[in-house]
Formats: sequence, C-alpha cells, structure tokens
Amino acid sequence: LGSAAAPLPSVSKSNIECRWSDITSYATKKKVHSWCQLPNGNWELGRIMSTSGIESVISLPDGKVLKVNSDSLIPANPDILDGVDDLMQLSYLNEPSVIFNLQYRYNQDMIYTKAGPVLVAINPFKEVSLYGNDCIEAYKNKSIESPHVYAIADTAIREMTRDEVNQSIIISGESGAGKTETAKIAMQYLAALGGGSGIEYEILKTNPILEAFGNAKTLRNDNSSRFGKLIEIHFTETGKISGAKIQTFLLEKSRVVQCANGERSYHIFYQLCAGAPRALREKLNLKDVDDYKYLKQSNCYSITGVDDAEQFRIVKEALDVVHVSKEDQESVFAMLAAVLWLGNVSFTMIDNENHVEAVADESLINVAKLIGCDTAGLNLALSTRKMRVGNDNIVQKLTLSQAIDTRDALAKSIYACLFEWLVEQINKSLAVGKRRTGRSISILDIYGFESFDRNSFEQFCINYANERLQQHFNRHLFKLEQEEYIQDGIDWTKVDFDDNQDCLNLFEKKPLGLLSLLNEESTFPNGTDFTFANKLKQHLKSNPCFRGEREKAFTVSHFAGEVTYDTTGFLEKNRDLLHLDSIQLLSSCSCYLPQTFASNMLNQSEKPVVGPLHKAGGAVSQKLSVATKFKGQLFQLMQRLESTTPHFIRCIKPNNFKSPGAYEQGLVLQQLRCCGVLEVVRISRSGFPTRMSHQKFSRRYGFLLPENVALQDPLSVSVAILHQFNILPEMYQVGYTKLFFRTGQIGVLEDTRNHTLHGILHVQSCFRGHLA
Ligand code: AOV
Ligand code: MG
Repeated sequence: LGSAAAPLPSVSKSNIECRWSDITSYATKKKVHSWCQLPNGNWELGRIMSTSGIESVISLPDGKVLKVNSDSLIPANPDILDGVDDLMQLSYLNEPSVIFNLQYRYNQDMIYTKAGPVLVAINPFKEVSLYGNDCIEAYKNKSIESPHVYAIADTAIREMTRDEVNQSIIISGESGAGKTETAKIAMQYLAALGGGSGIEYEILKTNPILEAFGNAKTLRNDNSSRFGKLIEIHFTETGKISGAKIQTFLLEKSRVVQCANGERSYHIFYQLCAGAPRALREKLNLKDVDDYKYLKQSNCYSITGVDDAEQFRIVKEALDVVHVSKEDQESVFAMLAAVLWLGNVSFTMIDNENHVEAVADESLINVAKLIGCDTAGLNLALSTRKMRVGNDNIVQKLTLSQAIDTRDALAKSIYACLFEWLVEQINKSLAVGKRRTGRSISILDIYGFESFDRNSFEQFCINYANERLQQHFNRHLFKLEQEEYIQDGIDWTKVDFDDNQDCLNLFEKKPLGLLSLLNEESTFPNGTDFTFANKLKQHLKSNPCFRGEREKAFTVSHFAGEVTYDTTGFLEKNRDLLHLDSIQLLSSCSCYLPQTFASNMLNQSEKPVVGPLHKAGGAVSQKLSVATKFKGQLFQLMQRLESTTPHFIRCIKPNNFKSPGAYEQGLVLQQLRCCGVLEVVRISRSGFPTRMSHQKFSRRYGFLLPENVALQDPLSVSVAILHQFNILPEMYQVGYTKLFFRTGQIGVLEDTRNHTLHGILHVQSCFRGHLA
C-alpha cells in the first residue's frame, strides 16, 4: 500500500468523523461496507442493501440480514486499506475501523502498527518470528519498513546522532501488555548496533538478574515487574555503547512477606530453592519451597512453562557477567535464605500480658547463622524494643502482633536492601568510562496500571506513576505539538484530548491531596487507616476524580479506569518503619552484606529519633515517607525525560487469559481509548508532524538548487526548495522559525537528496576508476 497520503479529514472532536447519514445515498448506490454494532457490542462489517428514511437494511458476512437505524452505522474503509501499517492512512478514522485494522494485522502476526508517531504493540502471547539477527540486520539496512520496536530504536539512534540530543523510549500499557518484553527487544537492537566493546553483553545480562529479583507472578502477569526501571544507555561519538546506568523505582517489598492466593513472591526465591547445587543447599540449610511460610501462603509454587532451576543457572551466569564475585553471590543467596527462614520464626507467650519471645528452633538458629549474629541477639531484636523514657533506658517487651510486624519489617528491609545493593553492583560494572560523551538513549519500563479486586498501597503508587507517565505522553503528543503550531503562527484548529491533570491534582495537591493527607496522617501517633479514610472523604468529597466508599475504601477515576483502594495497611506501608533495634542488629552482624545494609539505612535516614514516636513505641529510624520519596523520584524522572526526544510505545493486551490468538475488541478499544491513541492519530493526520528550522532545511537541501539561489537567506532558500520540488501548498506550512510538513513529505526530499548524493559519489568513483 506504500505511503500514499490518505485523504485529509476535517478535524472533529467526536470519535466518529463522518456519520453514515452523510453519505447514505452514495452508499446505497455502491453497496459499500459499513460497520454495524451487534447486540453483544462487537462490531461487524456489513453491506448496506437499502436505505429508507432512518432505517437501513444490512447484510452480514454470515448471511444474516439486519434492519438498523441508519445513524448507528459507521462508514468502513475500502478493502484496499485493510491492514495498513499506519492508522494515519485510514480514510475513515473511527473506532471500529481502528480495532479491525489492528485485528487484521494481529491475525497475521503483525503485532506492530504505527498510530502516527506512536508505535502500538499488541501482545502475541506466543513466539513470533519478528526478532533476531536477520531481522535486526534488515531494519539496520532499511530493507524492511514495517513498524517494529527495532524501527523505533533505529530512529532513536539516528536522531541521537543527527540532532545530538538524548533520546528516550517510553513504554506504557497495562499490566501484562508486554512492556518488559518490548524493552528487552529495544535493548537487543541497541546492543546489536552499538556493540563491539563487550559492554552490550553485560547490559543484556542485567535483564535476567533484575527480573529474578524484581519480578513475580501476579494474577495479571506471570512475569510482572514489581519495580520501575529506567536504563540509560550511553554512546560514544562513533555510536558505540560506552556504558549504562540503571535507576529503579519503588520495589514492592510487601510481596516478600505477604502475597495473594495464586500469586508468587519474587522469582529468585523459587529459583534458589529449585536450582541451588547440593553444596550450597547444605551451606544455607535450604529446604523445599513449601517448607517456607512466606512462599506457602499463596498456594502457588510454579509457573507453567518455566523451569526455576534452569533460571537459577541463567541468573548465576548473568551475575558472573556483571562481575558480581562468587563470594558476593554466595552472600546474596545467604540473605535470601535468611529472609525465607525469618518467615518461619515463630513466637511463644512468656507472660499473661501477651508478651512473646521467639522460639529457639531451627529457623531462628538458621537466620542467626546466615546473617552472622547470635541467636540471643536476634531473639531480643525480634521480641523487645529499647526505649528512652525521660532519662531512663527501658526495654519494652513486644506483643505477638508487634513481634510479627518487627520480624516481617526486618525481612522486607533485608530484601529491599539486597535489591538496591545488586543494582549498585550492576551499575558499577556498567559504569560509563572515561570515554563518556553524554549522548544516551533511555528506556523506561515501569509497572503497568493495575486494578484488582482488592487494591492496596502498592496499586495506589503504581497507578499514580502511570498517571504521571500518561501526562508526559499527553504533554508531548497533544499540548506541545499544538502549542508549537500556534507559537509559530500557522493555521490550526485545536484538537481536544482527555487531560488527566485533575487526577494528578487529586494526588499531588497540597495540603488537601491524597499524598499530603496520607503523609499527614502517617505522622500522627494516633492515625489509623480508618482515620485516614475518613479524612479523605471529608476533604475530597467534592473532587470529581474521587469517591468515598463504605468502610475504609475510596475510589479514584484514573485515566485508565476507576480503581477502588482499600486503605488497610496504607499508613504502615507509607511510614515503612524499621526499628533502630533491627538496624543495630544488622550492623552488629559479622557478615558483610547485613553490615552494608545497616550503614546504607542509617545514611539514608535523618538523625534517628528516640522516643515513643508512634503507637508501637520505641526508637525508629526517621526518614521520608514512602509516598514522598516516590513522588520525588517521579518528578526527577519526568524532568530527565523532558530533556530527551521521546519515542512512545503503547503495549496493548488483547485478552485477559494470556492466550495467543484471542482478540477481544472491547478490551482493546478500552485501552486505545484511555491512552488517547485515536486522538494522537487525528492530530498527526491533520497536523504537520515533521518540522525543521529554516536554517536546517536550507542547509540540508540547498545544494539541490542552482548556486545563485542557494546563497540567499534561509527562508528564501527554503521557499525556493519547496517550489523547485513541487511540494504542494497543502502539504506544508511556513512558520515564523520553522517549516511544518505533513507526513511523508520530507521523505520525497530525502530520496532526492540521497539520489543526488549517491550520484555524486558514483560519478566520483567512476572518475577515479577511469583514472586508474
Ligand atoms: P508488562 O511488563 O507490560 O507487564 P510483559 O512484558 O511481562 O508485560 O509481558 C507479559 C507476557 O506476555 C510475557 O511474559 C510474554 O509471555 C508475553 N509477551 C509480551 N510481549 C511479547 C512478544 N513480543 N512476543 C512474545 N510474547 C510476548 V507488568 O510488568 O505486569 O505491567 O508490572
Ligand atoms: Mg513488566
């Protein structure tokens, strides 16, 4: 179908640009296709047989004939446009046409489609033969042009070199839509093109490590990322990879001690239990997965099609590649085993005031051995709390629930510290050397939007992050785009889009936003999830994005749908306290990792505060609340992304069963709608997506003109070029500082330029050949 320019539609605010009634008479004459919606909500392509008044008779492919309201019919595109690789080429840009175009391609394993500047990727849930060296080579040589992650990565490399601007590839989509896989595919391409020094191999090997430690099976995705990740890959001036840096965001650490039925904790626990060689098993006193309470609680130990033991081997090999020494690896595994054994530590009542101490069984002994402390010290740290009352130091005994919380907090901290430590080791190994040039391509892969039956603090943070990311997307593809037209003084009719600023305000507004209220309640000694929920209802009830629910719940209208959050555990997770007793225990350990963790924790927190700070009492390490820290990280991230040229990839989940082939129209449509893909296409199509300053344009193409013309001012030269090459007036606009082009126009000029340059080179080489 080539790149034939589609007829230009009028800019319209509705999803449907042209109702059937506008063209009914034409339609009946030609018996053209039309979309009609079946009672089940699906769209079906029918042929209009006759129209009388407001009713039309439609024949469906299965032979059925339907009488419908003419106004409900939506025009379909001519067959010749079936499966176009850019939605911009559709003559009728309505929802059924878009869903069908994507489905048409999906059925043929063409999972990638352009939506103007955005790449849409539909999860195939099976292996498709679109990857590997031959494919990479084809995109590198430009012998394939169909949409692909490789093509996006290629553009990023080219624009980085050409414009000397850092680039970013921003991948979004719901949980399980394919973001992490897509990120890996992009990395593959960058590694192949920028490889040579060997560092690219290390970069690729960070994936199995981070997935083992930071991904887990959830109800939505067997390999769900439970952390956000930005990897910044640096290039030398000659386009070779010189190093990389990984930044991670808020790991879901509650999963270590608590996880829902049918889900799993982090992969690495199962991998270790399944794959540790005998010597390691004995050294760590490892048991089977179902011997550990932390792993047992969710009733799910394996993932279909995944061999945990084999994965363990892959992870170890990857750790070798990123230069984590065998000794350190063993320490890492010891920490994992310690976490597992911690979960088995139980408590026994020692008086009739509910006070407890830990049972001195194999679990307690193993934990002590693995982290390098004595069992008595460990027992004290888990069952008592040192406090200062006035001038006296007293030791308070803990109740059962306090002791369990203390134990779980310790397990979570050890795991989170381990994760951070690993990322640090990886970064040391990938460190950008002295050859640093400052040009980079960043790939962003965060956890996708989540909505479960029960949503907690983790979903609250994850969905907030997605809300921020959506705004970045909107800003670039809608706001900035249109502002640029207006600033440069070209004719433009504004296109509306769903702005999510209201929802972001609901989160971020001070002092009456979700985050502020959460933080405030978290600092009150008597604050509970219940008082928190009530405050939200009291202060936010008039906010259109907010709705109070029964008991302790509330609902937020996110860009991707409504989510009801249960506030149980919000305050505690936001405070994320680790008592000083636990930190002191870790720093007293003889093993190197616990010591490192303790000193990192003390460095991160402000001065430890002593005293009955919150209900549980005792000395705690005071630090920023989780929500505050996360918000800060997200702001920083957005700032960093703002200084790059973004390339957007939208992953779409075609069904909720992880099943290949199944394409649910409604589900796809909902995802396309909420992220504004259709509007993006509409803007791009009616807009002028390619732009170049007068200077740059005249420099790049001026040599194609006769010499006397090429010497004039940039604007005149630019206009002369446009005339010389017969670029039609409706295909461009001349702004105050830039030229704006419709899609495909610059391609024509580039071809001419390349041919001319090639011709010159060819002549030169012939000439040389002739001389020789
Ligand atoms: P996510 O990153 O978007 O979810 P993943 O990238 O983990 O989703 O994809 C989920 C699963 O879909 C993978 O484990 C694969 O089985 C399959 N899949 C995705 N993309 C492809 C592809 N291109 N080819 C083959 N299979 C694919 V989350 O991390 O949950 O938001 O937090
Ligand atoms: Mg992921």
